[in-house]
Amino acid sequence: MRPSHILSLSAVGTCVLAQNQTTGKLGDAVVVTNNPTGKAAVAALPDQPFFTSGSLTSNVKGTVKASTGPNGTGVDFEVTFSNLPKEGGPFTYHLHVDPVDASGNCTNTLAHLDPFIRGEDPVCDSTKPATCQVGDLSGKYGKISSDPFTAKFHDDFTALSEGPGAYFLNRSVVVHFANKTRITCANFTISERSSTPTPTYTVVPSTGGVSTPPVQSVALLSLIGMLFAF
Ligand SMILES: *[C@@H]1O[C@H](CO)[C@@H](O)[C@H](O)[C@H]1NC(C)=O
Ligand SMILES: *[C@@H]1O[C@H](CO)[C@@H](O)[C@H](O)[C@H]1NC(C)=O
Ligand SMILES: *[C@@H]1O[C@H](CO)[C@@H](O)[C@H](O)[C@H]1NC(C)=O
Ligand SMILES: *[C@@H]1O[C@H](CO)[C@@H](O)[C@H](O)[C@H]1NC(C)=O
Ligand SMILES: *[C@@H]1O[C@H](CO)[C@@H](O)[C@H](O)[C@H]1NC(C)=O
Ligand SMILES: *[C@@H]1O[C@H](CO)[C@@H](O)[C@H](O)[C@H]1NC(C)=O
Ligand SMILES: [Cu+2]
Repeated sequence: MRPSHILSLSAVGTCVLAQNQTTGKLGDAVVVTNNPTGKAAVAALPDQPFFTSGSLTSNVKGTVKASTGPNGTGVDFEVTFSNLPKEGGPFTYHLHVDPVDASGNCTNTLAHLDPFIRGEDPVCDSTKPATCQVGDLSGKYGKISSDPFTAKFHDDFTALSEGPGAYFLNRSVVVHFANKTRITCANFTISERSSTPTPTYTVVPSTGGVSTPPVQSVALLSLIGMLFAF
């Protein structure tokens, strides 16, 4: 190899090294395409904060709602927060690895959900969400910058069916001060199961043809019931 080639190669190498590692050790987060249709869950912040600061009376109020995205791809999130501390913002929130223990200790939720092993630094580039920690919701979709605060966003990289590391319904959400101190945290509760077409005798009509057979069955059953009553 001629000296000029070696020179140009080392120049390229230096250039790459100067850039920060902006993806996980296992690469970019993978888009989740098999979330169960109709599945939904909610994490509701508890009445008492984990960390009590001067201006915080009771606790931050808030919920993080998650439901399967269009065609089973990713998750649609809807978040709402209010009664935030007057100081110490903008606040951040993330999906953390472990659930909240029975005592409500947010420290024991461990670190952000990060199945691709990216780490927290450098901070998430929100224009490239696949390169961020999967659990870094405020990094990808915005910090809590008002009180009350609401946001709706779609995340491609989170899972609502058990198996992949990006599954988070067995984990938690944690709200932080800007200095990372954990204010409060909550477990997820599954609010709607996936709508697999197993017939159930529900009287509440949902959308379209799926609900028709059960409703008819209920009508038939009550008709039989009436016949017996007479
Ligand atoms: C819906 O998802 C399936 C499975 O991931 C995929 O094969 C199909 O192309 C998707 N359909 C649309 C309309 O995006
Ligand atoms: C973080 O910020 C909060 C609110 O300003 C403050 O109460 C707390 O002491 C800070 N924690 C650290 C470790 O600096
Ligand atoms: C959160 O969920 C875990 C696992 O199911 C459970 O052990 C824990 O008690 C729950 N924490 C709270 C605060 O409800
Ligand atoms: C929460 O757990 C951590 C780590 O286990 C412990 O050091 C800390 O004292 C606990 N905090 C409270 C308020 O119990
Ligand atoms: C790399 O990240 C560090 C810490 O996050 C930051 O201070 C530095 O400016 C970044 N460098 C480049 C080239 O982006
Ligand atoms: C949560 O579920 C995922 C996927 O099923 C699993 O890999 C992980 O170990 C579970 N974590 C906890 C804290 O239960
Ligand atoms: Cu966090």
